[in-house]
Amino acid sequence: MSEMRTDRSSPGDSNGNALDGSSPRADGPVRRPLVMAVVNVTPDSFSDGGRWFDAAAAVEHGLQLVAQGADILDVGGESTRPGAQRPSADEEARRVVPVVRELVAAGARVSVDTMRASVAEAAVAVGADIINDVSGALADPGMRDVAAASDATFVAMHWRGHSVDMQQHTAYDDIVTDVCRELAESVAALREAGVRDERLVVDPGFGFAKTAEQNWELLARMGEFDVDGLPVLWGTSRKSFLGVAGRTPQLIADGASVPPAARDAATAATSVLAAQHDAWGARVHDVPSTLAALDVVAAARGAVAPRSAGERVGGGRPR
Ligand code: PMM
Repeated sequence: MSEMRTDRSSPGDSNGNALDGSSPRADGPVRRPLVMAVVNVTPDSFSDGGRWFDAAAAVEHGLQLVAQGADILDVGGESTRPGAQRPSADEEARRVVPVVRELVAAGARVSVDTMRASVAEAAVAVGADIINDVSGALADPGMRDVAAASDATFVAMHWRGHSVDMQQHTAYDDIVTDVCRELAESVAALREAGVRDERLVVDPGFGFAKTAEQNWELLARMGEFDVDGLPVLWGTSRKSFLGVAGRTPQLIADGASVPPAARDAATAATSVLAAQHDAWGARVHDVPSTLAALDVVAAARGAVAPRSAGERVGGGRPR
């Protein structure tokens, strides 16, 4: 059994700290979660489907996200929206690897969003230093060995099956307990294969094999979410359950949801929660809104940095 980690905000690896988010305060930096920005090189992603399918457009989009303040670019070539069909491994590599190579060459920190060992290996070979596997290494038996053989940070997400039928696997006794237990099993298998804790990040998998009600409950109870104290990535961005937040009177009258591209304010609200729970990172489509949300939490924390005993801001009554 490996030791419990106490610092949940950093994976503690040689990569994780150079680009970590921080904001100034009187007696040192207040850490904020990393902003992992989504670069989907897919024709069919649910929230930005097809917009960056061309490699050159994806690279340009990635560089724009870095200019906006993204700490990490998460490059993926397989859509995981509910019901999605999988591309072949060759097709996925063809989409992803050139984009990873170019973004790394341009100086970006790049994560590869893949469930396939061959794609992860090829992406790491051209400079990706995070493997983000939404299956937690359950989908491809070769993934754990690729993870162990590389120096990459490994994000293990909670997963119960491929997108084509994942919404048929939403039976839980208790959403938080079950997600943590199942993720702990994935983590145990990764450790067994030789992946060290310093390289592990866990993710509860918002929207994956979960109903809207379960996603809201998970969000509400993230204070209980814990897998051996490992750092946590939040991936709520533009997900369907957020479609009830910020509806206009017309949408309410129509019984309709806020469309995905208009869910960034709701996403930023979840990023505030992520920061309050000392998340390692937030995976988002829109960088400025989440960066502002994370900075607000960090700046507010910085403003109440510990003072000497008895000292009060402005004197008078405690407030
Ligand atoms: N969600 C999606 C894809 N990859 N990776 C992690 N670690 N966590 C997530 O929640 C997650 C992910 C699906 O969203 P997209 O189609 O907008 O990329």
